[in-house]
Amino acid sequence: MNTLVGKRLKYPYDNMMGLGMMGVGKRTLPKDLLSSELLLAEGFESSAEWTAVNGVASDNTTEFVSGTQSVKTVPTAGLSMTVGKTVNIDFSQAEIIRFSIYIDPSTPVTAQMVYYLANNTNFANYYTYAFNQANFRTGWNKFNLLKSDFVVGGGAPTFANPILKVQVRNVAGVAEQPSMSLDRLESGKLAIPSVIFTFDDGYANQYTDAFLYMRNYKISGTVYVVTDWIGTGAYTTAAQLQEMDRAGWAIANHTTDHTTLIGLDEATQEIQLSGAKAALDALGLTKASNHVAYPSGVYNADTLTAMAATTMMTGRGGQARNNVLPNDSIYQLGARYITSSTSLATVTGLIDAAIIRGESIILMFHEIKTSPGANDWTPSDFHALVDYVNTKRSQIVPLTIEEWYRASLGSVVVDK
Ligand SMILES: [Ca+2]
Ligand SMILES: [Zn+2]
Repeated sequence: MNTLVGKRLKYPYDNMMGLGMMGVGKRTLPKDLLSSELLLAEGFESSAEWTAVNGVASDNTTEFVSGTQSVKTVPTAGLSMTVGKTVNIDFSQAEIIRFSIYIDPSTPVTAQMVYYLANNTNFANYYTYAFNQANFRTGWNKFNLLKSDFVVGGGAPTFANPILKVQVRNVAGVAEQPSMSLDRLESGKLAIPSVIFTFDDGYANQYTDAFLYMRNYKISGTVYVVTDWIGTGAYTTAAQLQEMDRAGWAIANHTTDHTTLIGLDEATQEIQLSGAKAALDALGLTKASNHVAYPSGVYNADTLTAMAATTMMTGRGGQARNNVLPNDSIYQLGARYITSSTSLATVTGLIDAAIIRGESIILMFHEIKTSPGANDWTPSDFHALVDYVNTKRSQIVPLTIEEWYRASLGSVVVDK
């Protein structure tokens, strides 16, 4: 059935213009940075509705994001499996089409997942889009696509006409049986784009060359501090961190001593996380002490267990991707790693792309200094980037990681 009939989406961009005001210089962002609900087109509630070829489709009653189950696909070893269903979906008013795909943590992820959206049940006219291994992380993956992202697979498809057939292909690697579950095919409006400036390790030049400059525009960043390093050598002092915190920055958790977590057992990983939180809390830096960046961006299944056990709120990994609300994989946030070989134009291009796609982009910096090492960036490029973001302020909202997380819980008030 057509789940969009009778529900009108409001266009264009009343999410940007209809923002509530709260005093001079403040704006209220809606929950999930969305001003209207996503519309469910297909809920994947019964594997019996899906015709499987070259594999088994079953009900996944333990992992789902809508209703009470998702549809799990497991191909015959090494084969390309398809599941298909006759539908009637109107995407004509959609700004984005969102896919939810669950990658079983125990599964090989050399697979590819290909979606086919057809205007005809015989696939005379259809679009296709392939999600590749590089797109996936374990757990739930949410992908927002623009209509222009789809590739014509055959004939002359159009989103102006209903989609009458959905087919999904789970393409196994050699001799593999990747377990991938499907749920929530939905459409909606673009979310409000956001940019999250993050700084790793807590270098003093992040105070002098980032904080002091960004303060001119009331743009707040997030600094992931290694708590054993506070007040030593090249690192920020506790007083600097407290000043940044009072100015709106998120002073967040980068473990106690920067040991790569995957080399530690689960209990020791917990100590790294909770120890850094306790150290920040003892300095009065409680606001973001449960928001984590993994040292060197790497983590494993034990890390995800340790994050939950220590009630951490977000975890930033090293995968180069943007993030979407709601319900992204909150302990596996992607980030864009800015190094000395990253040009200013590349970063402003990433900002522009996030605006077009309604995504949240986390920028990850190390030292900001005039003679940058391989992982660093220059003050001149950094200041030019902040200037650029400020000129785009009506189109993309600078947030701290803590504000971004709170937007997933309810509306959040930020500086204009
Ligand atoms: Ca479902
Ligand atoms: Zn680090």
